Amino acid sequence: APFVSFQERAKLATNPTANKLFQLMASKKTNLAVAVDLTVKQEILDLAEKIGSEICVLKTHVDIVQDYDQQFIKDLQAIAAKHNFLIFEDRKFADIGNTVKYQFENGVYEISKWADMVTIHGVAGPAIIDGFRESIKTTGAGLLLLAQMSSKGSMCVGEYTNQMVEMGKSNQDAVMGFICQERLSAMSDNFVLMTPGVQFNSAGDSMGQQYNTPEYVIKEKNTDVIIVGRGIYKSSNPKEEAIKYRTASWSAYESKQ
Ligand code: UP6
Repeated sequence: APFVSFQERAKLATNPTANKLFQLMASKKTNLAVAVDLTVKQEILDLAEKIGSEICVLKTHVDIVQDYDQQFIKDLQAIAAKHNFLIFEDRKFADIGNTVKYQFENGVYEISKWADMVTIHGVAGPAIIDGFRESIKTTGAGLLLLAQMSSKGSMCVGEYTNQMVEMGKSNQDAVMGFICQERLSAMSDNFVLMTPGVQFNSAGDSMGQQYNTPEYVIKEKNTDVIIVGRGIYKSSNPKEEAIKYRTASWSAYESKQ
């Protein structure tokens, strides 16, 4: 497929957060997202402050934070505004529309009030998207469909993956992109493609995770954003490591021009 820059793709974006993210990546010159899978809020905030200048997106799993409170979100949003990155809650919603609506808007976390983007599985069928539609109409938040997973033996393959791409295309207002391991020809340029399972020096972990390098993912597999977790937050110098991942993934993007 011919190269289309993030600036151009911002114009093609059909979801407001996709537009925002393409613009942010182009102006800040970073396509690095960091998965901050830490369980204490102050540790998450400290890391966000340290690496905020290097990233386009900070990914959370809010339900692993042991001392979660509303102040945590306020603080995280302030750091996001200061360093200009978006907040991605990786909730992986998977239930029927009516239930995911409650899970998105209610409970302890009230995710709809603060997340710029969230992930959803398509196992329940396309009507899951209707559970988000009303809420994201006002906030402009984006949905990311899990088209493929990084883990060993993933069931998100083949015809399921194709169906997820179709689900995205039929709901372009709400869907900002895909979580995937490669760009498929059916994934049009209005979508952001984000890839987890990225690390420089590791083949995987003992629980099924599999890794590729930033160069391989962005250049060979032609996706847009790398999502790096342990490769950065477990490092003894997360800032330095974030700069390395940022540089590698941005050069890989630029080399496609
Ligand atoms: N994640 C994956 N693979 C997927 C989807 N999501 O690893 O297919 C998420 C994990 C974790 C992060 O939930 O937050 O991306 C990867 O972290 P790691 O770099 O520490 O393995």
